[in-house]
Amino acid sequence: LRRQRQMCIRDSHTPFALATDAAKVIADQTSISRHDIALTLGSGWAKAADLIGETIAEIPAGDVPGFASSGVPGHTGTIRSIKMANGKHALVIGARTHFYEDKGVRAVVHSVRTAAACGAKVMVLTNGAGGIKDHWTPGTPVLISDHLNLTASSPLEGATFIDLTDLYSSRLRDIARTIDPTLDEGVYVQFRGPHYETPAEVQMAKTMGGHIVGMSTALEAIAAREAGMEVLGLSLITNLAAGISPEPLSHKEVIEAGQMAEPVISALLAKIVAAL
Ligand code: 8IG
Repeated sequence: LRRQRQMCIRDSHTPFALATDAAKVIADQTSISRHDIALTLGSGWAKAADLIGETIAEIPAGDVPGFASSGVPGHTGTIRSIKMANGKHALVIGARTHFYEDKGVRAVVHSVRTAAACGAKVMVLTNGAGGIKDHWTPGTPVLISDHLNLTASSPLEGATFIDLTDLYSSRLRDIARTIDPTLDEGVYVQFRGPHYETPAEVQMAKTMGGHIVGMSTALEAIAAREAGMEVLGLSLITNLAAGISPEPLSHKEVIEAGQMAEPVISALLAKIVAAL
């Protein structure tokens, strides 16, 4: 049975086999056989890649099996191998497939599975998001402490029962707070998007215990945990969620808030990553 299961896992039709193929290409093209830590840089966080360490190699995402180059402004489309000052190797994934692109949940979590296949033990997931706590002004970075998955989907296939207690590792959050003790935290709510929420939906999320609204991360975090990685989640609050502020949301303003905050939060992330 064990043998059968192994064969099944290695079958070329499974998402894990595709991730293994992707990891081989990354190992080949970077000449780094094992990466220690992986980061997905969402909107507002891209500049961190330049601050984490020395870039060894940069691969267009489209050259790696299972990845497609992203069309969303504010999302770059490369995979970078970075050597950090402490000797660790970081894999920076600048290409994210969103659930709302309708490419299927396998495509959404392929980057995380590839990171695991590259050897990463820690997965850092970052995003730009809306804030429900009204003291979070645009440009505030916050730690993700837990999530509400409102996508009605899961990256897990079949009867795969994975414990999600402490999904957003309290150990890693503690390390992040040693770098910035003022870092606040909250529960991330993943909506399908791509529309932003109605004010009523934001109130629903708030009533359910949510503090941050976004369109990524939760499904990726589940896949990371399935793959045995420890997860650190960080949101850049680029806007107050709909109805929390009287102002309507605009994608342009969201991007601008991200650009304003980028140098500060990127430096913060680089320091956190060095301490993980
Ligand atoms: I940036 O207010 C960003 N992404 N769902 N809601 C959702 N996603 C977002 C938001 C927001 N802001």
